[in-house]
Amino acid sequence: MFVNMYRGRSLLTLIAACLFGANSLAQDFDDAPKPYGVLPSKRQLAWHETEMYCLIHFTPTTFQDKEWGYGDADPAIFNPKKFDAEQIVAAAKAGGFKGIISVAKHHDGFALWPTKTAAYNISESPWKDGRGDMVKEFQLAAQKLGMKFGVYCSPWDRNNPAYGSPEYVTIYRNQLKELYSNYGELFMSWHDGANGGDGYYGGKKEKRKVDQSTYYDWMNTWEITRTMQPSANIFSDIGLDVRWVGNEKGVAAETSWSTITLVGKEGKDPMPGYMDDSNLGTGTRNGASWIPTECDVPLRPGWFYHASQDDQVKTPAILFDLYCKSVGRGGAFDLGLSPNTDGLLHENDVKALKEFGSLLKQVFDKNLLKGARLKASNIRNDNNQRYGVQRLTDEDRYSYWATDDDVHQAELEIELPNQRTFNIIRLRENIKLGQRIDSVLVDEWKSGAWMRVTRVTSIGANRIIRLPESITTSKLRLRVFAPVSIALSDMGLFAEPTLKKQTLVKRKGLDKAGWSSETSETKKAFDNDQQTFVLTDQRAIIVNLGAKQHISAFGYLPRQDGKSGGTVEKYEYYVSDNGKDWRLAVSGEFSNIKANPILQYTALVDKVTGQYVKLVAKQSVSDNGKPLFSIAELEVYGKKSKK
Ligand code: FUL
Repeated sequence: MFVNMYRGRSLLTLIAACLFGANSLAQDFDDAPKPYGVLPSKRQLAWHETEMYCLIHFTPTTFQDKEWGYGDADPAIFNPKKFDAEQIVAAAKAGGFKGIISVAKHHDGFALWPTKTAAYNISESPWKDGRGDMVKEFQLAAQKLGMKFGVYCSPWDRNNPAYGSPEYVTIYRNQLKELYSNYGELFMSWHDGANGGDGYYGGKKEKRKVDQSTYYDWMNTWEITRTMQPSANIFSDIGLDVRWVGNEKGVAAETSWSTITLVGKEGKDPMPGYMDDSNLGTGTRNGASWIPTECDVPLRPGWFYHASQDDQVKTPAILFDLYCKSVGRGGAFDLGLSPNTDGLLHENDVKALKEFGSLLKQVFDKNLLKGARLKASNIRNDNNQRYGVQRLTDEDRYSYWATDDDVHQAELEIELPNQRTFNIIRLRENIKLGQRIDSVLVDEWKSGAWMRVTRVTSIGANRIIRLPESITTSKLRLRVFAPVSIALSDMGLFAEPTLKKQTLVKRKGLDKAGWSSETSETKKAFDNDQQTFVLTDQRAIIVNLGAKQHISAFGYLPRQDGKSGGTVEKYEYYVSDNGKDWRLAVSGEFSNIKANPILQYTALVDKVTGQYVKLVAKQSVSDNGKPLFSIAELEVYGKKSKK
């Protein structure tokens, strides 16, 4: 696959491509359809079958109540007295997840294993008297519970004094080597694209920028992965095996191809954090490489535990929706779990996972296609039953119904034994033969005629068609279109139960009815409409709250239109009684806001009082010298002053 991706590129990349080349998959039988386009490797097939896993964030950052540690936390704060890897992994398993990835080192640089490469690691903490190894505990728990295991080692390291120099890249590679040597067979090696910026860097407290296109020399770094952990799927913005979906909402695009032609920047090869990310969600039809999407999203709003988000745990219904929009769109569902400072998952998280797992079982354990008569307009090689329609309902994910080489459109008629009610149709292609199908039309038999139910594209490894309303019918028809013969391997009909309505409690900010500002444009920051937003060349916005308020917290909701220009990354909140004399209330960083643009809740240690609020953007996304600021909603929390 890699060879295709870099066709026409430099010799060096070609050499790298050969080193990383996928195993070619032999066709099953001589008369089987020829594979179409680029194909998944064996390791990618195993990943497709895994479908869902969890990513566990737990470092001193948890104890600081932050999303990105600065790299300056004292290891002494890391002492989760009740830490229980099994409690966490078991909760993931109850949710139907098949593996876990341990964040062995996040951006704060604190290694959860006793690495020899850097002093800032778990041996410096009081946990288990400095003799613990948390990565090991996660690995053993996973092994015990029959779950796959992977690691995430952040390339950006806000603690390491050498960060930014070539020496650090060697350190990073040695960290990977340790992780690849001592924790069994890994199913994933996870590498994120957040790179460079402010940090502690051994006490230097400065901004270090790296050239993301060259600094990590990824192709040679990943050669270590290939050599030491050949089964590990490499995840990053660009793969090599699994690509980021381009958001942290856990959803792929409605049409999402497992193939993609990656595009670099400024004529350079694409690299994590350095590429055109506009097609990550959709992929590219007939793209140059097989690099399917991983849809990552935390169970709570943030990746790390915050007590203030205990009531913001995603409900089973939300998780089910995300499953349909990730796994159901040919990708994987990677759900973030965040142990609390005790080292345990909060009971709300455990409950949500358990209920979600039961819901998945309830829906997918009962295929309503059972007992149906299937009739195809064409079956390959004179009705050779090797390719017959019975293959669609057997347990084998890769046995398939196929058409003749010159039959690129075919019809499948399904006669159910009686009227059946369902809202989910699941289709799968035999992806060992590539992503072949362009689209499928679904019709139901209603009042003596075929009526269109829906049309879908990008079938691939797994396509869940979730209808807005259930349908009740005894006959269904699929019309399948492809540029080559069809190789459909699986079909299922499922019914979702009606769930009790559960909505997430929204923290209530102050009523904005009496708020005002000097320019009408700024009003969009407090119009209670999350879709409208202010985009300005000013560095700050000022809002008059209409009356004096006791303020306990602020909320900043960044623009929600999928773009991030002007999103505030470093902030200062001020208050004032008269709109002229300002007092600083709080300042800091909205960590990870570009990838995960959720409401940023900033609680104040000491309450403040004032009638005017000013939010200043000290740094914002795409800060190219030009002050730029955007905001969808400002929230102020607290009580109205009695005086
Ligand atoms: C991102 C990081 O910046 C976040 O903190 C988190 O770890 C997420 C899974 O990946 O790139």
